[in-house]
Amino acid sequence: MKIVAFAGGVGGAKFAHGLAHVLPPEDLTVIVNTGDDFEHYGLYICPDLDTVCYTLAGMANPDTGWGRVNETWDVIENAARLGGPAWFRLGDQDLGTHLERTRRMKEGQTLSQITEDFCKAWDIQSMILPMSDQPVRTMVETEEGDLAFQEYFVHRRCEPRVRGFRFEGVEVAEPAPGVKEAIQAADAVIICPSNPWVSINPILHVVKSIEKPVIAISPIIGGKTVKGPAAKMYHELGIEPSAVAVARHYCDLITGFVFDTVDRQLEGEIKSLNLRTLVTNTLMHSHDDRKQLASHILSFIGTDL
Ligand code: FO1
Repeated sequence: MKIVAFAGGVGGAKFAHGLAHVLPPEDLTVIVNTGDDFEHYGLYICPDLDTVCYTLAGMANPDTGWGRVNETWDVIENAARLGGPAWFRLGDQDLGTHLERTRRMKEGQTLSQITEDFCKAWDIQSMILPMSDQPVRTMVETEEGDLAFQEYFVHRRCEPRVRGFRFEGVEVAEPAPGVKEAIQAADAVIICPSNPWVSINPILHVVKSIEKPVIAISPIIGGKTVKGPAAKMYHELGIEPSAVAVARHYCDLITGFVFDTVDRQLEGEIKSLNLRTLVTNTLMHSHDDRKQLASHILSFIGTDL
């Protein structure tokens, strides 16, 4: 079964890793949000793309989910001692990725070409594509003014109350080469358990139309998120955070919805949105959890194709 997965950072990467374990590599394409990308210390940084690549390559830091395993921090600590900003922690190994990406971008290579080369170097078998080669920048509209995504997320620790979001550049951004083709060839598209507002919405804005069955996985479990501010964002936007809220968020686009067993009591309400449902364990503590969730979802999709 050919699958396209839409992913943001840590949660999306874990689920994509599960899919990579249960699908032949040629059957999986992961399309990754680049709305979180930014320039820092003059370097071009793609947090979600790197998180997905490091995770699929088995090089991700298991404690944070982002950055590299067995990382050291000499460069950023030395820069900080000289007065440089240290709020965004760039590890020594990770810096190699940003240096080489930036060098290639300055030469005129595209983000998708660079990602393809990096995936080869890291021996990643499945296809990982940035959503676009053109810059899209997520701006968080808050009660304290508009903040660039990493400024809001990392520097301000998601504290300012959210009023809305804007994806600068999205009107002119084209899907990266291979994105439309992968969707056209897919049997189904899976929306990973990533933040609907800031990880998945940018991808949906770029991709625009999907003429395939789409299945989404709720990143909200028991009214909370495992990681990140999705539940806080729903709350501040005046929506009670729940699996139902996520199902409503996507309901014009999806045919199936996957959510956690702790929310089993919400199944009737979700079914009434005209969605097929799969209630299962969606928490991914271990590698086995990732694989198991991926294979449950593939069986769920298979029953409807
Ligand atoms: N997240 C943090 O909370 N603090 C950091 O210092 C940080 C550094 C960082 C460096 C490289 C990278 O690829 C990701 C990094 N992240 C950090 C994670 C990242 O900014 C967010 O998780 C995503 O943008 C949201 O998906």
